[in-house]
Amino acid sequence: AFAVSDITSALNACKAKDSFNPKMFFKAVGLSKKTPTEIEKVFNILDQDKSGFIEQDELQLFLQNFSKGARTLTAAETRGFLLEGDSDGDGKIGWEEFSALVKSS
Ligand SMILES: *[C@@H]1O[C@H](CO)[C@@H](O)[C@H](O)[C@H]1NC(C)=O
Ligand SMILES: [Ca+2]
Repeated sequence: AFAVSDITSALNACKAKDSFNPKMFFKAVGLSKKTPTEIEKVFNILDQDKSGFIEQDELQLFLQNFSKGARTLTAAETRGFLLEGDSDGDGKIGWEEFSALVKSS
């Protein structure tokens, strides 16, 4: 689990539209320092349809899995998230890509 204060400050840092940066968020929320098991738990929550990938529609709702009332990501932010995480260019983020992105944060 995450500290409420870390979630609050991570969300505050990306309150303005188009200010979201995945690496900054993972660092601020403390995910980068978690164990692989905990990172996998978060991946499984974000992968809402359990497809094994975080697709664009799931990326858009990313912030809401940290706080229900959080905003959705804009189209530009979703694209930026994919650009950073999707190393094989299939348009979605797999477990290995997610793990690599989190660890590099
Ligand atoms: C993740 O967020 C989505 C969109 O708000 C929501 O429908 C889903 O229930 C959330 N999943 C969990 C496990 O909180
Ligand atoms: Ca999915």
